[in-house]
Amino acid sequence: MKLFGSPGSPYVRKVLVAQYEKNIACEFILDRPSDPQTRVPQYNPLGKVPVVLLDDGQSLYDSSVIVEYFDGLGSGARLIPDSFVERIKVRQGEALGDGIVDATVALTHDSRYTKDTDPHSTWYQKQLLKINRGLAELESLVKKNSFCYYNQFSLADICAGMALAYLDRAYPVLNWRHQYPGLHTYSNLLFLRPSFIKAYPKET
Ligand SMILES: N[C@@H](CCC(=O)N[C@@H](CS)C(=O)NCC(=O)O)C(=O)O
Repeated sequence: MKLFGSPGSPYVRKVLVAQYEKNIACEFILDRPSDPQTRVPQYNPLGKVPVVLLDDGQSLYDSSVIVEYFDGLGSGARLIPDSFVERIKVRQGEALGDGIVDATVALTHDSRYTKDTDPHSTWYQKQLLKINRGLAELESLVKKNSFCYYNQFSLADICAGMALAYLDRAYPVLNWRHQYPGLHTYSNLLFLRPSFIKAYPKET
């Protein structure tokens, strides 16, 4: 099994954390979709990473599908609970983390191409609001608990951590630790997990 991706991609890191949590053996193949030689569209018609190539030639995308596959295949505690009610909550947490990342990508990456970089523009403020409302919601989830739901590590925490780590890297001026002290405490513990340490190596 092979995972194609670029190490800086938040979605690739989401899948890597799940891979390490579930003790899955999967070879990492460095492939940037922006590279003209990329093989990604052979395996994902959308041309996005992460994509997993299975030994029988089948491919899996996107990150949500890959994490569910790893969760079913690997060992260790479930990342997506079996119970319907709990699963829907955890999936909602996934959507929240992914949504914060999408707004951050729009602000910091896509805006370079659309040239909509004026922080006072309506568009820019709209993305910023999505990030801040998302962080406020996450803060309320972790106020009394170590994890987003049921005081148990799940896919929701992988996505929350992915969003916070991506903000640190792509949009550090937000200084979310100062604005959201509950998330600061939460992330201190989360980022100590071996899976996070491996998926988020110190950047030089
Ligand atoms: N919803 C997708 C998002 C993946 C995604 O946006 N990947 C970006 C890298 S972070 C990408 O491959 N972009 C290249 C492109 O869109 O052409 C997932 O969860 O896997």
